[in-house]
Amino acid sequence: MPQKPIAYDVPTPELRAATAESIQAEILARLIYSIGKDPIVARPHDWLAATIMTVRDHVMDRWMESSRETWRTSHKRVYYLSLEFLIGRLMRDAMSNVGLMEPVREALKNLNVDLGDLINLEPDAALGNGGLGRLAACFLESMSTLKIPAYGYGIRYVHGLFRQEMSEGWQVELPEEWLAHGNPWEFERRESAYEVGFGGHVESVTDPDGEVRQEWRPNDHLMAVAFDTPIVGWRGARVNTLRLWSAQPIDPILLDKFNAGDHIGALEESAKAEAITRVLYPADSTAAGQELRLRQEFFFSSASLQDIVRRHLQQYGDLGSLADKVAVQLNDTHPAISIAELMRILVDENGLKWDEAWKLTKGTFGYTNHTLLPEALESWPVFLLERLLPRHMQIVYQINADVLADARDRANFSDAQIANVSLIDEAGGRRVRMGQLAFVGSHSINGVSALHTQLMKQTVFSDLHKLYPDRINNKTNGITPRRWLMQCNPGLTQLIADTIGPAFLDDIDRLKDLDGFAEDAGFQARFAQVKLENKRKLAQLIQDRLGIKVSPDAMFDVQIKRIHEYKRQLLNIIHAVAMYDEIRAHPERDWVPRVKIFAGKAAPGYWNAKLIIKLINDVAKVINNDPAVRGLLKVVFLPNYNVSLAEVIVPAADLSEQISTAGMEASGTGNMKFMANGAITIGTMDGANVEMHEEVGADNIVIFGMTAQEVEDMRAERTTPKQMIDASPRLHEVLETIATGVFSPDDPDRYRDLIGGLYEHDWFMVTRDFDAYAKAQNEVDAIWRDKTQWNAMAIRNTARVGFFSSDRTIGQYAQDIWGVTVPSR
Ligand code: T68
Repeated sequence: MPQKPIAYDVPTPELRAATAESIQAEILARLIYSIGKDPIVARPHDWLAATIMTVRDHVMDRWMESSRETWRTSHKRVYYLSLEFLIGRLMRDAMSNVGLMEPVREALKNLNVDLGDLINLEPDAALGNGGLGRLAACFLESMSTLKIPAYGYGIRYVHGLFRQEMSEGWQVELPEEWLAHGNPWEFERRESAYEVGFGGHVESVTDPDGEVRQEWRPNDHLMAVAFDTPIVGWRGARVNTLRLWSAQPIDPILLDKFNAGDHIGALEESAKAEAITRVLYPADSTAAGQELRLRQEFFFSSASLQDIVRRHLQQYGDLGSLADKVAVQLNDTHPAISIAELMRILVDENGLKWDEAWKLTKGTFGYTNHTLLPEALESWPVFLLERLLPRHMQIVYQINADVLADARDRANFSDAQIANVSLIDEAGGRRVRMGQLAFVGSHSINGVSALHTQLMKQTVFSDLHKLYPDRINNKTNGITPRRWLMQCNPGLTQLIADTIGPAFLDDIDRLKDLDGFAEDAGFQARFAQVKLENKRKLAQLIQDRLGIKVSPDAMFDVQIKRIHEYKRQLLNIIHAVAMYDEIRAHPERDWVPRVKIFAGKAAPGYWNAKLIIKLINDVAKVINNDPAVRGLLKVVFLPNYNVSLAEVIVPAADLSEQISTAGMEASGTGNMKFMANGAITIGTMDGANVEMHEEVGADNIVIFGMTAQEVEDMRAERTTPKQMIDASPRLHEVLETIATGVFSPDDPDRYRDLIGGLYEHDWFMVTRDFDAYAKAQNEVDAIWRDKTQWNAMAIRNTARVGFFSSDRTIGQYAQDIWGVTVPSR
């Protein structure tokens, strides 16, 4: 029966009024009564916790009202299932979105505490690897801003993405401890706990009415316990919930064992359960492959679906309306097992007929693909699924039978095409392809940029696309302008508001009004001044962390992102070496001073990526200490890249490096953050760069290199790049310098294989794009010399970034995929 909880008809609460005095009293009360600390002895972490709790108190009313309203209006709910949420720090975001920054700053000042210090003390929640996880975080904020009733579902990892330290230029991974001081943002919901099973067997059960049902009898059980975090939209429009699951044992201790003297064995269950949510897998571009990963995927999928179905039944009483009232978005294939789990819940547990359940399932799910890299496409050995999830394996087979029947019915479908659409990969050990499962179980499959979506249709899903041609659609990524402009760049935000008025804060497309100021000398000067201030702050950070002095007057040339061969940090550092050689050869020329700034983590098992980090550091050491370059060129690698560091670097960048091999970066979102903050992009025609080029105009971006088509053709030719390298004396020389150990005298062979790979196959087209890249960099120098032109271009980047707001992206998901009306703002 639908049981409606208590009276909804309370008026929408206003955001609680706040003055510096009232906030000061609230912080003190929290410190004393919630933290239990005397202000006289309170430590910085105590002040931080008290401040977070105070801010949190100001969103509680809205949080509760938001969910009451969804019940009251029977609005459809959106569930965003993601194994990663790279949310970063939350306090500044929440304060800024509910307008509490200034009263809190003032209140803390009166208490002799610096708000900036507290902001920097908050741990950076890194429950994600990179773009995919950060996108999920931007989407949550936009869904709240657009007043869409939404939940994020994920895992509460005890250890987020590893902390990166440098040891003689090599990456070293250390455990990350974001929960070490507790987490005042989260609410543990012991009442929202679900049992999740693994293993066991399936039994056929005959009901009293003669119906035969399958029943899964797992032999391993554990509990999923919910932890909720409020996600505040702009101006507190709405507060949604991020619900993260923690795994706990059903029996915390096996007393029988304990009493028999087996004190360690008594805790075995507990350790086994907790292992599931202990660490985030740190690989961002290879499928994880291990059993623990599959357990993580099923654990959070099952808990989330049980929660979703429970909530739906509580409100509507029957499952027939599921697809009308529930939209579930799968963030890549990591939660794809949800499709089989929902089928199991509908058919086995709720007695729905297969066909109806399948219709509801397809109506409910949408799937977002984030990569075409073959090594990142998930598949699980059939034997593993059979052992861990025997019922789900049966369901997968049954789904597959229908898909194969569709494929066979289709005229002109060859055997090869039928094999392509099959959920089971029969080649080289039978495996379940999660992409195929996600595709067939969803009504919408989307790519994350126009180019990526088009390539998806032509490559991974070409045959599924032929079979189900109306499912693939594009939703170009976006970023939230609150965090990535207003909060991280208050100077620029103020300047824009002073120039065109504050309307852009609520409607980002109004930034277009800045276009008219692009050539205005006065505005250009103020715009450049803001950039300079941001660069001074970054220069200070570089000095503090690395002891390297960089001039804020030099061009800050920035590449920050995961380290991967396709992202081509190698191309960038090779160019740095080429510049170095030229400066030394022609010291008399009028060089544009540059600081090349890198940051990013490498997957712990990805040798070449780690070697590239070492190379950057080796090159940095030589260049930064060579008096011959007179500071005209500096190379900086900032360790432990994370959201908070990006928030300092992005506003200080002049040049944004988006130089992936065309066809390989699904979208990129860093590119959009730099654009918003008035950096000029040097980039390939890849991912969302293509659309940036369109939006900002060819004159305001520097594009170079091969197109995706050219890359494909070149790869098909299978020629070796050696001839080409030999024909480019400059490149040849640089590669030789690196390969022969000029930057690694302690180990001259260190880079021999890395560079050797470029001569042999150069899969990522580093050498083939080098000349074009170097030429484009010369163009960048020329623009830099003409400050008026540079500033005009930079301003136009900010002015034209509106399309890349995640509000636009989410609006499109809502309308095209979720069938959700976006309430007026
Ligand atoms: C990124 N993918 C894309 N993957 O590379 C990027 N993968 O172009 C795009 O902008 C972004 O997604 C958002 O759409 C990832 O970040 C992962 O992090 C990942 C994690 C685990 C396994 C595989």
